[in-house]
Amino acid sequence: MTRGKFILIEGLDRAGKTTQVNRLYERLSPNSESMKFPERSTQIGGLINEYLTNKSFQMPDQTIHLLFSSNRWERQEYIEKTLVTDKKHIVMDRYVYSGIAYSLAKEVDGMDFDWCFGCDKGLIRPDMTVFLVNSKSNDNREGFGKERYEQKCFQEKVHEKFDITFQKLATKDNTSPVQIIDVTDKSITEVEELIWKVVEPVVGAKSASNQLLRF
Ligand code: FDM
Repeated sequence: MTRGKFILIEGLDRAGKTTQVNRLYERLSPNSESMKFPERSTQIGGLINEYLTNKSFQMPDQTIHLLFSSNRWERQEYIEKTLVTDKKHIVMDRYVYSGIAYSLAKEVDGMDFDWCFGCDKGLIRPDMTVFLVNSKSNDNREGFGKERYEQKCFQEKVHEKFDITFQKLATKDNTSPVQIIDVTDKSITEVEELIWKVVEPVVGAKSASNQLLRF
């Protein structure tokens, strides 16, 4: 087998991403790893965690954006090793698209798409991205509102910015497609099957080489 495939699951807060990442990871097991961003266990991740959980911990919007991106850069070697050397698939919970969409939603002067994307240019690109959309309010789920960004009106803005980000980062040859899956009123198993339908052909396809895609 050539390299493993990089599958990314994106979505708004509490769209059921983490559950689905676990389901997909188990389905691909033992030939898979699951990862998430922010990766809070590193030193940079610790700062990000502090920022997200402690609303009085202040940091410029530019700084936290760059920290989220640095957090992805510090895990690139590991991602490459997992895909290319270990030939395992990666199922990822959040990545570049979250990085750009959440920062754009803050609508800070000068932090436009090009600025936000600049620091992520060159990162390993997923082979497929699945975006989970729930058209019903997700603000009544347990724990919602505990962390920064977990407010209904901000989440609506983030959704809008995700759409813009997907359009801007689409590849002409569709080498790294984004599949939008509506999870509204669907059970965990139903969503799992919908995800598998789009992911199975990607993980089943042989790569012509070990070459990775890049943003
Ligand atoms: N988030 C996540 C960002 O703002 N930028 C990023 O680059 C990433 C990866 O962090 F509100 C936001 C999205 C979310 C918060 O994510 C924590 P989890 O998935 O709830 O841990």
